[in-house]
Amino acid sequence: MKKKSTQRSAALLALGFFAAAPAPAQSRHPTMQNMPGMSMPGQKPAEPMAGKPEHGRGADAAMPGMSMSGMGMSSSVDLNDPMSQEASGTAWLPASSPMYGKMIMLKGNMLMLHGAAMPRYTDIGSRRGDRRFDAPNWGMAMFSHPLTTDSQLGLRAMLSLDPITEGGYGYPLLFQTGETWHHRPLHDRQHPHNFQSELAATYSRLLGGGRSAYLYVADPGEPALGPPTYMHRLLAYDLADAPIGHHWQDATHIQFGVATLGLNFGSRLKVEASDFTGREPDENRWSFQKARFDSHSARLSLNPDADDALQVSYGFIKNAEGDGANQHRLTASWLYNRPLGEDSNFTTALVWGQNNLSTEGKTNSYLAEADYQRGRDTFFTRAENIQKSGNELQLSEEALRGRKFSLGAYTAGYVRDLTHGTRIDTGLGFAVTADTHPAALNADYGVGTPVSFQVYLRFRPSRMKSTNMHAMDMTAPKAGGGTSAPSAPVKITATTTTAPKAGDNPLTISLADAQGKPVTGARITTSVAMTSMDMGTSHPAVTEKGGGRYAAVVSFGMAGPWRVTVEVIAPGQKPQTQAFDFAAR
Ligand SMILES: [Cu+2]
Repeated sequence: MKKKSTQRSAALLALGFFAAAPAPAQSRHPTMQNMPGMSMPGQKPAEPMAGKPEHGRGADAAMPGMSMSGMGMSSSVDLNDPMSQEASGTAWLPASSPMYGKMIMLKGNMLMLHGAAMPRYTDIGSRRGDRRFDAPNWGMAMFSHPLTTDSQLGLRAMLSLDPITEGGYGYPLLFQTGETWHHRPLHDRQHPHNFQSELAATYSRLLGGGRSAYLYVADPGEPALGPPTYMHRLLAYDLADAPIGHHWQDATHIQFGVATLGLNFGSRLKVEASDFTGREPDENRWSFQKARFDSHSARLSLNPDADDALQVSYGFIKNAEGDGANQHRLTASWLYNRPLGEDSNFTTALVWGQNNLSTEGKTNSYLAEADYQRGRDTFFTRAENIQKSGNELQLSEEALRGRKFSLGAYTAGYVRDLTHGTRIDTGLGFAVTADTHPAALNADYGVGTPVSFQVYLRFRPSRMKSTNMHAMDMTAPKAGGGTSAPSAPVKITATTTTAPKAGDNPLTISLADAQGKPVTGARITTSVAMTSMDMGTSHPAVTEKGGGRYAAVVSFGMAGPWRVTVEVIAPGQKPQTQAFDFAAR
């Protein structure tokens, strides 16, 4: 059939797009390295990492005082936050969350790429079900540009080819509701997400005392309402399905016109308020809609330590579905993440969301999900309970439209990575879902408990790794100068300016023999690499200046810890290698 082949080629297209996107040519050193016990100022000059011990605890037990994933790398939303805390909109993940992505440095600016694509076969076992091949997918780019030492501009784009791979009707998902197709409310389908799911800009500024403030503007984007949206929680890398409580908890992530103001207290506590357009996206998944700024929300977020992220939020959403009904939404959530070593992680989320509609009153939704990854194996589960009205479900019996029903969705699954840690994690996954409903819905959903399943491939960028560095000369690194190994036949010294900066810095290498006399005519090669993460390695040329002095220009791509390795072949001597560490600000 024509339709099927269109879907298939679209899925392939999506795969190609997302497989290609996160793989730039920077993978010569595929590991990030951490430095135990070293205090390392990152992009936050006002607040060295060592001042935030909590953020390191969960990240790596061998590394107190430092966040592995966030070390020196700031969230594009708020330069006060570690990047690992960043999710969708301005929501917080636990700081210890692993990051799957690829980072590119562009002259002190940072570009981070994320994405996932899950081509699959999904089969919903109910008379209101369906079966099909599809490929939910998304890609995200986060860019941050330091403006001054205490302010930053962040840009973010989230794109999805769902409008192609899912079509306007979306994918089958029992009990799912929200948004329309052919101007009729969808039921038992998950609507496709928009091609442009988030286009946002953020200005953030450190205020001193660990505080910061930011302004987030987006079209479309996500107001401060709800937990991080499901596709930005870890489970989304293993399960493509949206929660059936999506429109009770975290569906306001593609609002056409959002402005959020936030005040952040040490990346532990923040208060936010948003003004946004309440109307959900219409059926044209490629277009921009009119910004109305007719709705508002407020959120209080608390990350008491690296492993926990809690929030409570309230929103008034005007005419969300375009039917004139306004709603009040209350949500609370607790996300927990626990790194279990180098290549293992456990994470959970508990979410409550309540809608209070002008037409039908209050309904509640509850979600619990967990994801346990160890090496190539990932086990996951999601359990949901939700009240939906007969009207929401578009039940065929008119008499049932005004009633509310308690529905359940229970999913368990497993993903085995066929490729793992090699740029792209290709997983083969399987998930089973059981959906429970009261007997009153038998006419529409059949007798008993429908069971659904899906088999899929999952493509995502590999996790940004960390390994503990067994470095000898890390004990007394100083900004502006390195130390030399005393036993070396030629004494090597390498210095930059007293305060090396992100960007180009002059490097002076001095060579002296055992008697302290300058060594001339040496051949010197250099390599420059960041020690906290993979930023590639450069080899700046060295020119001799006379008097035992040699000069080079080293480029530190961003603030943080850098290592310059100098190899010297002095006339008549064996090659000598020595490393010098610098903290760029
Ligand atoms: Cu959504």
